[in-house]
Amino acid sequence: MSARAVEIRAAVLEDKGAPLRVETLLLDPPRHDEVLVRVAAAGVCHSDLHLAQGHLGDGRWPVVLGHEGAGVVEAAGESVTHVRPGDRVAFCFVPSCGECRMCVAGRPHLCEPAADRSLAGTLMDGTSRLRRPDGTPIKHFLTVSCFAERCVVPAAGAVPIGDDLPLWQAALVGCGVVTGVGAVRNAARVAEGESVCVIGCGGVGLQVVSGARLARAGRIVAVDRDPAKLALARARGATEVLEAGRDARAALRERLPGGFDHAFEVIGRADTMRLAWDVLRPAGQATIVGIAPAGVELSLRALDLLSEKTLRGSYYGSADVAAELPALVALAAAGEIDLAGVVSHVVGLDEIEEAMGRLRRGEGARTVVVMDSDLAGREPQDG
Ligand code: CND
Ligand code: ZN
Repeated sequence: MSARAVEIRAAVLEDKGAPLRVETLLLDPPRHDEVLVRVAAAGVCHSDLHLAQGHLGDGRWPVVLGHEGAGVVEAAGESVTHVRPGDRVAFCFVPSCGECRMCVAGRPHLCEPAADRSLAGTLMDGTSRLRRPDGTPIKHFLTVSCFAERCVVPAAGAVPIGDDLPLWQAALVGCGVVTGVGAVRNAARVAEGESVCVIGCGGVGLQVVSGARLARAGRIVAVDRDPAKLALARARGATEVLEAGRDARAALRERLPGGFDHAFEVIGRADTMRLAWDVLRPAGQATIVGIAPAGVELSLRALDLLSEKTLRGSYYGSADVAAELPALVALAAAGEIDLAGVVSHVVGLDEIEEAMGRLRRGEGARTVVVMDSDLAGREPQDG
């Protein structure tokens, strides 16, 4: 293991609302329980944009964003036993400690120390491996920071995934796929034949649609304001689509007058969360995946509670992500989850700000940023 810092190119967010700028940073070597990964590719998720827009709170910058990605292990600290240099890994952005209340209760995705460190922008020991050549410390995002040529992550944040899936596709598994499919399986527990409404069909919502299809849901109604997303949703198994507009509530009631067994909100807006609640049948469940900006409140008609509906959030697929990732990669490799088709743009690191702009404007589905085309198995493309 190299004991010296390495130079990396990385996309830095300097301040709230600022564009991402690619800079040369110094990355310190992994400590005993950390792993140095050469990043092959990373997906650009709306959560990266939320942080950049200040929606997740202040004091989070300067930071290297990126929490969904895959790469190859270059070095591992002396107490790391589950991966070796050369292993292909996907990132898990909740490196659970295994010992806190939530981990012991079987909810490692809600690990408390991991959440605290994520908020602080550090790795698990409370420090950063990232700095500018002038010594300015740079924060990590969700203990990953993979909008960079290399990153150092906690051991539990590097999950071995084998060789079956090209890394430009495997890059999407550690957030979009786990989050979407997991919400269906673990938070909603959709059963065969149940009706499902998916509100918001971007990078994550499309994986909710795939999850519903894999769960053999009955009717799967996809809602989005962008017809292009609805076409992608259909291709992943939506049985019906609805272009969102002012009368979405009435239109959904008309489609299923008795209400849906399940509704998923995958945008992050109070009005669409309320829509998910309103379209349920008695005792149905609304599962909220979308992240609303800090300070947003959600209101419900209290009388509705008599119908025993459930409203629950789902963070990171509501599961032991490290345990589920390899199985999801296998499903993708087997063609059960189509990842290539949800990627609308494949770009280089220098084009990352354009990818953020597309997300802001609601254009395209996932952008994959390729840092190393040999490892990723895919070259960046124009546009
Ligand atoms: P992305 O921007 O790709 O998708 C959002 C979709 O919503 C787009 O297809 C839009 O067209 C659509 N949309 C926006 N506004 C409306 C509207 N008013 N009515 C109908 N459709 C609309 O985002 P993403 O898929 O990357 O992420 C979606 C949300 O999920 C976002 O809030 C992100 O931060 C969150 C999320 C949550 C988690 C978790 O663990 N719970 C993990 N990752 C991302
Ligand atoms: Zn994400």
